[in-house]
Amino acid sequence: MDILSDLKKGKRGAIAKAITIVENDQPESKKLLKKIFKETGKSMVIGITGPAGAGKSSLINKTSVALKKLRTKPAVLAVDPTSHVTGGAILGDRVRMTESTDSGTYIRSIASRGATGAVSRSLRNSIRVLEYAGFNPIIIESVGAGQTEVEISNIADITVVVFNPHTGDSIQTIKAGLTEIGDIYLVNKSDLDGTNQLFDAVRDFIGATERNPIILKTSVKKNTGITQFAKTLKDMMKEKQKSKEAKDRQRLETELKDIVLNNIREKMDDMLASDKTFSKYLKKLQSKDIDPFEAADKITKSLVK
Ligand SMILES: Nc1nc2c(ncn2[C@@H]2O[C@H](COP(=O)(O)OP(=O)(O)OP(=O)(O)O)[C@@H](O)[C@H]2O)c(=O)[nH]1
Ligand SMILES: [Mg+2]
Repeated sequence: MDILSDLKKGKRGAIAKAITIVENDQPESKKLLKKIFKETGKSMVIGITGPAGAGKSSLINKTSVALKKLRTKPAVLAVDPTSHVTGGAILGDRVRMTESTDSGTYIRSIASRGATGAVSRSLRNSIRVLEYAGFNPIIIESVGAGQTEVEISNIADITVVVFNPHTGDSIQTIKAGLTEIGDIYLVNKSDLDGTNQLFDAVRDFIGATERNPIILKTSVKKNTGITQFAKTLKDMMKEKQKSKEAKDRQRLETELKDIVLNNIREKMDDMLASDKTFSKYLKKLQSKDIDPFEAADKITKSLVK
């Protein structure tokens, strides 16, 4: 595969191609991962989450330029729940993140495709591609909606939660899930009214916990707080190196279980399609001679001894 040497050099075309391969779960994906796996697992993954419109993309744009100045090589994956419907958000992100692209940051939108497991899988492997291509840190943008933000904190070594005063976020409206996952909380759009109240509320309700997260004010518009945010991230990348190893071991366990269970499910699906016991009990069920639970128990017992 000559894509490998181009990947190693960090060539954009090769990265885009490789991520498309791992995203679509093609048989090629297995081959590719076999080749690159040994050289993955070293980059820090930074998850940036928060409500829609909080300014995540704008922040990432400026922050990756600042991180670059601090001699890191950031890449960005934006998990985008709407892109496969409208394509609009991708375009929006592209516009909002042009500065960082110009500075050499690799940016890619990833459709979330609805199924939570599928997002994790394609994220995990896209991260590996970027690691192989020499990027560190890898920044993941995801809208904090439903389960996604929890998932992000599982994948990320550092989780950043972005709030802003504009949407009227008060601590009462901030979901419980978000108060527990952040290593860093940003009150973005600090050029707007209500910033200080929100900052105080976040500090009082989240900052006082045992985890002791860092809380910062940023404004993309006024270009304030970004350098400090980037420095905080760089320091934290060093600091989290130890806990990353333990977290990685845990993640690999989860991933392995996930893949094995998937394999088994696929195999079983095939088996059921031609299984005599299954069709026998299905008939009985359809004629109401047995209830679904009993039928399922009998079939399961005949399959798994
Ligand atoms: N006043 C002000 N506006 C900002 C700031 N940061 C971002 N915005 C604006 O907020 C809007 C949303 O910004 P995005 O960066 O797209 O926010 P996002 O969180 O990535 O949005 P989604 O990806 O759709 O969830 C844009 O119009 C930005 O220009 C800021 O610091 N101050
Ligand atoms: Mg965005």
